[in-house]
Amino acid sequence: KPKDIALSPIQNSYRDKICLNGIWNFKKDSANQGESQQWYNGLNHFRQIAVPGSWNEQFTDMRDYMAWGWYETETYIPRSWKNDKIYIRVNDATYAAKIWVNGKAVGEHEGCHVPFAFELNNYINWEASNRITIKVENILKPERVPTGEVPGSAFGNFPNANYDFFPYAGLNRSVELYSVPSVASIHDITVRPDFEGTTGFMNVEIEQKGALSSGKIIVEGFGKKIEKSVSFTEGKAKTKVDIPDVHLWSPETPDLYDVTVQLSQNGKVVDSYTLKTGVRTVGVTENEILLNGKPVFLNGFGKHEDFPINGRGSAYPVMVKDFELMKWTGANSFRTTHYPYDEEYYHMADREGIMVIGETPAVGLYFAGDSVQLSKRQKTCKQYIQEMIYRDKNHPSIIMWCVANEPSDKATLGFSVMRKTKEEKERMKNMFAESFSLAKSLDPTRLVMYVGVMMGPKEWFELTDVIAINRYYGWYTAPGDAETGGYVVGKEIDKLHKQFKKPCMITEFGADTYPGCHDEQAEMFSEEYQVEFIKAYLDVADERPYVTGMHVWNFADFKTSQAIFRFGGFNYKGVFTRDRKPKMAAHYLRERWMNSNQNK
Ligand code: BDP
Repeated sequence: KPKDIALSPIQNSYRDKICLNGIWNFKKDSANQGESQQWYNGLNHFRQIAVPGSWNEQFTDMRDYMAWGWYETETYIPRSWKNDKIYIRVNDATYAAKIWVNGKAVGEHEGCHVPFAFELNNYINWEASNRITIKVENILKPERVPTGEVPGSAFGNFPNANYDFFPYAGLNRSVELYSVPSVASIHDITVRPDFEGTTGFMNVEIEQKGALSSGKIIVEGFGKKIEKSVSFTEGKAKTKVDIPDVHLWSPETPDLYDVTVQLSQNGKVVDSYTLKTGVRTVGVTENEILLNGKPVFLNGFGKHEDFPINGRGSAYPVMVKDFELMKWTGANSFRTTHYPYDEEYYHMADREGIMVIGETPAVGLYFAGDSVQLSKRQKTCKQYIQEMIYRDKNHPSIIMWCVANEPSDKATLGFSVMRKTKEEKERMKNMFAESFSLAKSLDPTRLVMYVGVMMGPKEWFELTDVIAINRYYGWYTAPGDAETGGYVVGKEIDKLHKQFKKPCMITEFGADTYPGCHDEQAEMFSEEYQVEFIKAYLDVADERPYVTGMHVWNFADFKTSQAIFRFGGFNYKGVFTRDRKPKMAAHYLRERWMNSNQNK
């Protein structure tokens, strides 16, 4: 189980936090000599860096730098925290990080876009300032997830990632210190919602650090306050809260309840944690995805956390604008391609009524590499599933977990396919099945899916709740011929549905479009062609009752590694430009989605 990341830091009468965002000291360590030279005792000859933010965008000499970088800041710890347990939480260090406090090593973590936390009590100076040092590297490797430097990869990217989005490195999200009561503290809360008729249920599981025996749950909202006592055995408690006349969460009514958990000792509250969540159910039939028992259609996008100069760094004005623009187009959903996003995205989605497919960083998984690399990767994929579900499980906006984007049992994408034996193929399917059963066992309340690549193995769809495919007929194949593209995707999806009898989604389809490029007869890269392409695919969906969602690739143009098919270092499939100006396609989607019956 991942450590200490289930509940994000909050402030109330029992808990406090300090955000360490700002300008830090930074030093490049290309030769990886910082540890032997004890840089954790203080950096010298450093530069300044903004946290959060990717280092690749902030300096004139570090765009493609993926090796070691040292971050350093200082902070005092408030005296009021003296009796508390104190933690550091790093919300994203891409890719691997090691932390020192006052020159002493406190912990290490591998993996990007998921938080990690360590207890700091033994390392703190109370009367002086505290030096916090974080060493980060993002060296691309075949055994890492996402993968890079894959031998024989057809991508030919520089930097050589096995995916197209730029492998932005560094502290991309906030770094926080926080305090929790030391006698006992709430460690994890899992709320599993359900309803019957007009009564809602919350099945609540609580874990504490400590050995207190009693606590309370308070569910509050829409003029009601429901309180229930709970008792703990071995630090755990479980109960079911009934909510009469429940307000269900849905895109039309994103209604949220405050769920407060309290721990008490001799009748006195010791710790309290409040989260906002909603009551809704998710289900599936042969043809439909069901939200609260009713079919929903997902209109929306695949996205990226990507913006000029911020790189992959959290950029809240951009996030707010993106929600505005998604709603402006009439979208009701998005997939967190290709990694879990900053937690604020999910809070926004909960409040705005946007449905989310939460995806792990498992992208670029071609089954190249030796068996040691493959097992290491597999372990990481499972770690991500745990970390993501552990962090995000209480968001009603998340309706599905996506365990991987475009995995394939081939050695590389499309070209130079290495032949695999039957046994090898079986082994890959089994590895993949493990991810599904892990996600299902951690969260039986949501759907679990993966996203299938063109020419990828079909038999893996046996594992998924929803058939989701990324298709680019009319772009990478049949270039310039959107009509044929639509025809081919229609045929393929008919076959898939007939064979697996599951609802289908096209989770990516799109055409690179250079903003301002026009043609009276639609041609590739023109704004007209992007509209024609999107129209052809949306028509395919409209004609088929079992198609339950269409996510355009991409919401906005984004930075890529350099490659011959990434002009200027960008993927231009956005319907908005990178600075969020609409292309013709954005207007087209708005016209189409605003008028569509989303629950067709
Ligand atoms: C798909 C990937 C996505 C790419 C897209 C493209 O899932 O990340 O950006 O293709 O080529 O294979 O535009």
